[in-house]
Amino acid sequence: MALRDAETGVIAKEFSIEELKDAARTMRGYNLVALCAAGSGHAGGTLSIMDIAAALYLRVADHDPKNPAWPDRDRILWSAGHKAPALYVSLGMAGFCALGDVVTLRKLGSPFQGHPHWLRLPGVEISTGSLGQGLSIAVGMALAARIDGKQHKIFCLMGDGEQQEGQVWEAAMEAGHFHLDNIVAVVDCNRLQIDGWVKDVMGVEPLAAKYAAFGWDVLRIDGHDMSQIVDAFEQARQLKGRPVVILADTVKGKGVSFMEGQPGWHGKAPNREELNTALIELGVADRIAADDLLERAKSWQAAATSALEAKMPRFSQNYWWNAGDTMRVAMEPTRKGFGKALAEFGEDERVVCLGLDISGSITIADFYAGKPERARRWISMGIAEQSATAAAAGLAREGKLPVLGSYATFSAARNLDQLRVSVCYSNLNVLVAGAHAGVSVGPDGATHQALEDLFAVMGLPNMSVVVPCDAVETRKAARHLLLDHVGPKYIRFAREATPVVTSEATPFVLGKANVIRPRGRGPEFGTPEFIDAFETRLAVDYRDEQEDLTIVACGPMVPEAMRAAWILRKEFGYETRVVNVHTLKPIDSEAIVRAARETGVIVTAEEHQIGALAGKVSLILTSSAELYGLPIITGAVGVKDRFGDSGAPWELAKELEVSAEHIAAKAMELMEVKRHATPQLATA
Ligand SMILES: Cc1ncc(C[n+]2csc(CCOP(=O)(O)OP(=O)(O)O)c2C)c(N)n1
Repeated sequence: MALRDAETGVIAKEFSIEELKDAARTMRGYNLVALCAAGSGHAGGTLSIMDIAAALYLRVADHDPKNPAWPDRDRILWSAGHKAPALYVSLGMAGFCALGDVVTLRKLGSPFQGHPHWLRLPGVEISTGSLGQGLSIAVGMALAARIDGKQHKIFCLMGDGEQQEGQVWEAAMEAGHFHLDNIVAVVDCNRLQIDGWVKDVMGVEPLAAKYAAFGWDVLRIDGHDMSQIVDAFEQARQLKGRPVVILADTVKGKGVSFMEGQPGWHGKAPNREELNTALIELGVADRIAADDLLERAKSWQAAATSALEAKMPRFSQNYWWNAGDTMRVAMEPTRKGFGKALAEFGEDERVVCLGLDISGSITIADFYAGKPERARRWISMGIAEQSATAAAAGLAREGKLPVLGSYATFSAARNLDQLRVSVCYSNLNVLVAGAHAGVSVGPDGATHQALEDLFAVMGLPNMSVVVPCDAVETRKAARHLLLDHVGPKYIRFAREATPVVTSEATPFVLGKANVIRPRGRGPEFGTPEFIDAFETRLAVDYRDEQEDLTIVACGPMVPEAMRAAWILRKEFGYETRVVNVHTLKPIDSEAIVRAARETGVIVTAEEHQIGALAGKVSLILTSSAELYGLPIITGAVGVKDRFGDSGAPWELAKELEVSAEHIAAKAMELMEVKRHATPQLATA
């Protein structure tokens, strides 16, 4: 079995063990160049799997790079989707694509997405990124092969932390039950995950006994010994009647001294200097033209940037945040506000925080950082969002105040049924954090960009939903939800730094919107900060100023709405009422109805698929008796029924049309309608 020409059966190349070892070195080198060019990505786990990947793609798997869809090919599934760069360099080395092209990794429009997307790159079998799903896909493919009488194998690569996902064990049970001997699973046992050592985060061993109990044949090998790797795969091909799992003991960061066994290198890319050292250590500095490759990445980026800019709505000047001396604003990630609230208000003995192996970056770890007395109220659940959600329900039922969080798509979508039945139907006091929401996880790509989570949580009876606009509001909202609000509650916040547009003095009342208005002062008058040009009040205290239009926004779209209001005033002389509906459920209907009646034009702005906010606002507008017969003009800004892409967060705000410029353009469209509409509207 090997790389072959599918038509003639001629073997393209037979890799010896020595050649495989050498190829793995080259692949490690290209992998790190690509990560360096991307400025993000997963160094540790791509290096630990690389010897296995080299053996699999270059010698073990039966496939044809010139004919990636050959029906009889072996399938290789990367259930551990974050190891995508290792997949890409494997495809490059095998000839499915040009190895050098991999340096466009994680850049806007690149086929080398942050997590694999089979629709973008031939040779990728399936799209992954949400851990724990690959083995189930393998079961489906294995069953299809059986139905069709096909002989090919399905290889499935997983991490050891990934074994914490319950779905892995459902699939393991199915493969055992159906005697799927066409499945060969590999677990990259590097013993580390994000929050630390697997044994400390949530022990998974003894994996051999567990798989054996599910009816699998188990092989345990040194995952960096090329002979053992090749032997194990050959043996796996011969074994009949049961699925096979290869447990490969590996070292995270293998091959680069300062990355080996270091948890910090899980999701980190080397800088230029570190790359140089790494290439020298790997012995490939002379064979990889790193400078040229990095230049190539830059050219891709330049082309992507100009294509993107060409699509942007145009105004007479650049109004982007911190452009020039005007538009100055402080930036802080909203997630920091969440961490601060947990650190400050977590002393309440009822508060219990649950870790889902992403604790540092979503800031839930701030709950216990430097506070050993809270250690017993910190519970690491591993990568197991579904079970943890139901466990939180159990804690809440016993009087605790549980808090859990992950990427919003994993803490509000993957676990939706647990949220629905265990938490919401039982009306329990669980605080769920939807972190890294919207486009702000940028280069990770579509799998990690929660653009649908609000549909899920807003549809749940009893659930309260808050989407704060900046780090300061996030802290206030988290405090309120944690200690004062009783019942299921969801708080959604972003990863990247976003403008701070509220202060300690800004009102925050759950369920009550704020109105934000640009005042006479502003950047062009030398006001030090952009936000000094605005005034914020509780909507209920606000008196009509006969503005031309209203923008209703939540989350990081509030600063964008403020910027749009500024653009609309400066460029067109329009006055805008910005309504910050930080609480989407229960939403402040009164503020929205008043804004519609008083301005006649409503633009909604959400960093989400259009509809979570727009749908709610539309329903209010169409079902409020006060507005019957009034010609209200509405428009929606948000993501237009598409998945995201890899790219920098600010690029994605442009690409997915959720920037202030897009809000302003939509507002202008509506103002044109208003200008030509009935006299009643034109004077509204
Ligand atoms: C369902 C899901 N939850 C959380 C994540 C975020 N995440 C990405 S990698 C990772 C750790 C994976 O650990 P492991 O399987 O041991 O992989 P390795 O250490 O080899 O990189 C986590 C939690 C995810 N991608 N999918």
